[in-house]
Order: sequence, then C-alpha cells, then structure tokens
Amino acid sequence: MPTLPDQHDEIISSDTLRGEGSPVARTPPGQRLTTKWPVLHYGDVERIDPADWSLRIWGLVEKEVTLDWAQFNDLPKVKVRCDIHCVTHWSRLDNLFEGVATRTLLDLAKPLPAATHVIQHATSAPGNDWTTNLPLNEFVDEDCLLATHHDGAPLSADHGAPVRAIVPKLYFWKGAKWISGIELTDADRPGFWEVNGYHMHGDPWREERFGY
Ligand SMILES: Nc1nc2c(c(=O)[nH]1)N[C@H]1C(S)=C(S)[C@@H](COP(=O)(O)O)O[C@H]1N2
Ligand SMILES: [Mo]
Repeated sequence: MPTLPDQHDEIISSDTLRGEGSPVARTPPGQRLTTKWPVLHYGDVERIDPADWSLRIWGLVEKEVTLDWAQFNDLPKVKVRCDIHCVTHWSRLDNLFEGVATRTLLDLAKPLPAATHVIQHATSAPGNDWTTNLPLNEFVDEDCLLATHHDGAPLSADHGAPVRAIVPKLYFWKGAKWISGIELTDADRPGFWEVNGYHMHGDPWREERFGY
C-alpha cells in the first residue's frame, strides 16, 4: 500500500475525477448531473449525538477495535476530492470529503489474510443494522474514507452525521451513513440493498446497478 500523505492539507484526488476531464467525460453512462445533494436512505434519519457514537471493527481481524468519537478524531485526517454517482441516476461532481482514511482504521485492527470482503454496518433501519458489502481491496483504496465533513462543513444528520463511509469508485450506496461497524469476512455476503436486487459490486462505469 502507498503511504498516506503526512501533510494535513494535501488533497487526495480520486480516480473518479478522471484526470480532471470535462463534466461529460466524468459522467458514467445513464447518469445526470446535479449540483444539489439529494438525500436517500431506507427508514428514518438517524440523529446521533457524537458522544453516543462508536465504531467497531471486527470479524477476521488480529485485534478487534472499538473507537469512540474522541479516539476517532485523534487519528490522522485526510481530504479527498471525488465525484459521486448514485444508482438512482444522479451524479454530483467535485465533492470534498474530510475524515479518516479507511486504511488508517483497518491498520489498527489488522485484517487477517483470510479476509476478502467488508460489510459496513449502520445504526439505521432495518433493525438498526443497515449493511452493505464490498471487496476489502476496494474499501482500502486511498480515496476511501470515513467522513465527518463535506465541502468544509460538518455532515448533516440526513447525510449520515457524525460519520459516513465514502467509496468514490462505486455507486454511492456502497457507503453507509451513520456508520457504526466494519466487519471483515471471507465471503461476499449481500447487504440490505443487495438482498433487494442491487448489484454485489456496483461499478458505475459498468452500470452494475442490479444483479451479480
Ligand atoms: N445507513 C444507510 N446508509 C446508506 C443508505 C441507507 O439506506 N442507510 N442508502 C445508501 C444509498 S442508496 C445512497 S444513494 C446514499 C445516499 O447518500 P446521501 O443521502 O448522503 O446522498 O447513502 C447510502 N448509505
Ligand atoms: Mo442510492
């Protein structure tokens, strides 16, 4: 893995920016651009007091880790510029997210060699355990983070405060809002939308919207 920039202010450019190509070149097939940021989720908006929030990393790891809000914020921060592509056909270009890189978090727990996939858990519907699945290697790309801020402002509750996951190269549903857990597994187990017909992988450039 390449090392993280130690300069706080260095901004990581996601591959979604495609070498700063034109907006058209950056828009995957079947998507329309919006400058608004739509709100989409299953169930009610979670309103989480950061004092009550924690993140647990478990499953196929050397060491299970639980971080509270203060411990999370003591970790090195990154800024990532990326485009967002939602499976419901909207794309929003040029977002700036700030938070903790997923690889920084997983380095604390040390995934075992058998770990191949990640299941993100969120304290939202259904049953306070909304989930989404993805390959471990894509979850630890350098443009992936657990974000607390968007375009310089703290996330609002409806966008997943206090912490939500961002995986820019996959459709936006592969990032849990109100994230509470990262589970490492040795199999690709479908999450909430995946059980309901959404794609196991979700690459916007291949229009992996539904099915396997
Ligand atoms: N906890 C949780 N996270 C979620 C979802 C959800 O239903 N619950 N929906 C996903 C989907 S389908 C999308 S498109 C994005 C929407 O994020 P936004 O509301 O910030 O645009 O969140 C994703 N993360
Ligand atoms: Mo979505």
